[in-house]
Amino acid sequence: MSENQDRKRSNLLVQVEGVHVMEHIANNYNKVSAFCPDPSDLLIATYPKAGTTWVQETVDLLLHSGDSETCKSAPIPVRMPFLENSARPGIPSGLDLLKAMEPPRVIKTHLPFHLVPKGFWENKCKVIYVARNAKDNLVSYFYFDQMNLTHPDPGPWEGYIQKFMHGQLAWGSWYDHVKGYWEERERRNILYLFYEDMKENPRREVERIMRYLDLSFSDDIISRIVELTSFKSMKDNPMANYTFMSKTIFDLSLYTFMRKGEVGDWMNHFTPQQAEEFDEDYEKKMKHVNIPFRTQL
Ligand code: PPS
Repeated sequence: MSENQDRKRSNLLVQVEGVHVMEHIANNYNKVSAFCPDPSDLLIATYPKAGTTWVQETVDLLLHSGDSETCKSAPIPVRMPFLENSARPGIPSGLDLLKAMEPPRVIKTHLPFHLVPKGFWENKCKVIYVARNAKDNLVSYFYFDQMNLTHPDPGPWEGYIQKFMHGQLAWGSWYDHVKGYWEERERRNILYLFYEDMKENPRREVERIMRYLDLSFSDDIISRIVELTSFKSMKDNPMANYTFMSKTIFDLSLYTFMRKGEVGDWMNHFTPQQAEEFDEDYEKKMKHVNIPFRTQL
């Protein structure tokens, strides 16, 4: 299944407090951990491939009253720094970008709850978390790891499922990630969203985010934001679709960043036996929490 199984990538994952991350993230982590946000800053947190970019674009449009021109002023990682990322060709590190920006800032992270800099909680920052059902999240990550040349080679599909189940992908265990924020969502006033809800009723979810941000807009503006954040609009938006990334990072000749954007694509990938084993393991790992994930609509 993996077209680039033979390609050798030397990049390995290392652990920070038991969480697998890219080496450059681990090397940068002490500085990240000491980052002190402003109380007006907003954090968008996700496990990779859960719908981060979709929520980022939605938030940016909400903060700019649906003004698409302003939101097309720069690539999304420049508008909303990726907290723990170090400098990439053409994009400064998250911390350097943040230093140069005045609050209120919108900040992206894939860090699990316990690795988020404490300042976000001490300063009572707003946090939006987006979660996507495990099987679709895994499929999306599998394609992403093929085209993201800075990540370890994903290897064949079967082995990739095992890595996901054992938390051996960048940013660690999906299970711990979604549970970590879920368990803290009320105490920390985290807005916990689901990718599947956004697909089912994008307008309802845009309005939910709008209310969380203490904003209020006319029906027309909300409709415009829903339209501008549709899969098709974002796929065609060069400031949101990651075509701006250097070819040394994303090999878009393999797969595009805005790949499919669907719920239930896992059914095109898991064999019945793989799904059965995955579900059995899932039940064990998720039995103490009741997070209402949906694997199809
Ligand atoms: S990343 O690299 O972690 O920031 O990626 P992330 O943005 O979290 O996830 C990318 C997946 O989200 C899909 N996506 C969307 N789906 C529906 N509608 C919209 N507007 C949208 N924007 C992004 C994107 O296609 C990736 O999912 P897959 O399943 O791979 O297509």
